[in-house]
Amino acid sequence: MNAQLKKITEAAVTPENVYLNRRQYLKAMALSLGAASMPGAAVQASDDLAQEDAAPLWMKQHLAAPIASRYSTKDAMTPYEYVTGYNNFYEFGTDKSDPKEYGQDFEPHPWSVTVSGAAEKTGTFGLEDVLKGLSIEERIYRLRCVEAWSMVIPWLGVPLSSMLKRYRPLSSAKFVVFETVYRPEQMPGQRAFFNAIDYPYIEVLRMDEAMHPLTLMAVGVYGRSLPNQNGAPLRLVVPWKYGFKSIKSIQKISFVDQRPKTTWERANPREYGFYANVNPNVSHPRWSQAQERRLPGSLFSANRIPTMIFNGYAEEVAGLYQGLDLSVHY
Ligand SMILES: Nc1nc2c(c(=O)[nH]1)N[C@H]1C(S)=C(S)[C@@H](COP(=O)(O)O)O[C@H]1N2
Ligand SMILES: [Mo]
Repeated sequence: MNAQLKKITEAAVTPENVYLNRRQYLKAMALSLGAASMPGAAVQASDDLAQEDAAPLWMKQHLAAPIASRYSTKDAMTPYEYVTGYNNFYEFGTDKSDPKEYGQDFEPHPWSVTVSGAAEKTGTFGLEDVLKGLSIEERIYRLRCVEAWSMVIPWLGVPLSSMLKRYRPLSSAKFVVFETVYRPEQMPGQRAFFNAIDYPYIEVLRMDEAMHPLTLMAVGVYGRSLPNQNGAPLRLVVPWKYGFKSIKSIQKISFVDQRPKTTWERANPREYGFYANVNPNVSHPRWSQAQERRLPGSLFSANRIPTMIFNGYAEEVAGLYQGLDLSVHY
């Protein structure tokens, strides 16, 4: 990261700046060219960002003037081409480049979300309706994958709590279940004969985790709507947990009193726990979690940095887990 880009990035997250607009992103991208390890890809990224946002007009209007969040990190942002070109979205394939390559035929609009279970207001709601009246915030968060790489991503979204409250969950609701769309005709990974995981992809949060102010329902990234590979048109972002909790392309939300097993727990409970809180002291059975590769690295350095407990959000979230043995409840 060169000094000039760092200055821009830091200046951009001060509250005086209402939001990082597209022009600023483009400028940051142009400046990062010198520092990027893949200059060709970075040029491509500027082109991608310069493309017209494919989202419907109502969504572009809704995303147009996000509010800067006090929860944003000052860490340098990961360039757009990594955020949108190095992805985990198994529905489109298991290689990091697959989601961008094979996600382009997916149609995220029109979209609806079905809300069910222990809430006063349940049913199927159009996305515009789901988001109506909710202010969009920009939140620059660290994202730490369980595979020990990480990025810094400028999301656009709404606090999940503000969305969920509209459905008036009952006091019997102890957990929230999220489900990714099942659409094998548009998602080649769902059609594969042998799969690492079962579909539809399912994730679950405890009610207090779901209602925590850091938990975001994202609808955009880098000032525009989410590309398909990042979970269009809406996906969860839980910044203190490993990335697999941040479920993409959510079509169903359900309030329940007992939690079902998550997709990764079903696939391999020893390796992927329900909590999945980022923790440098609890190793994955096959690798240490003490360090991570902050993307982008370069030809000369993998850019390894120490992993922080709760991904650096301990001050906000440690209280949720008081008295819980984190090595048992990983
Ligand atoms: N439906 C679904 N959601 C998913 C995944 C997936 O394979 N399917 N992968 C998860 C993992 S492992 C990570 S690290 C993040 C990656 O998000 P990103 O590609 O936007 O960086 O998405 C998560 N959400
Ligand atoms: Mo991940």
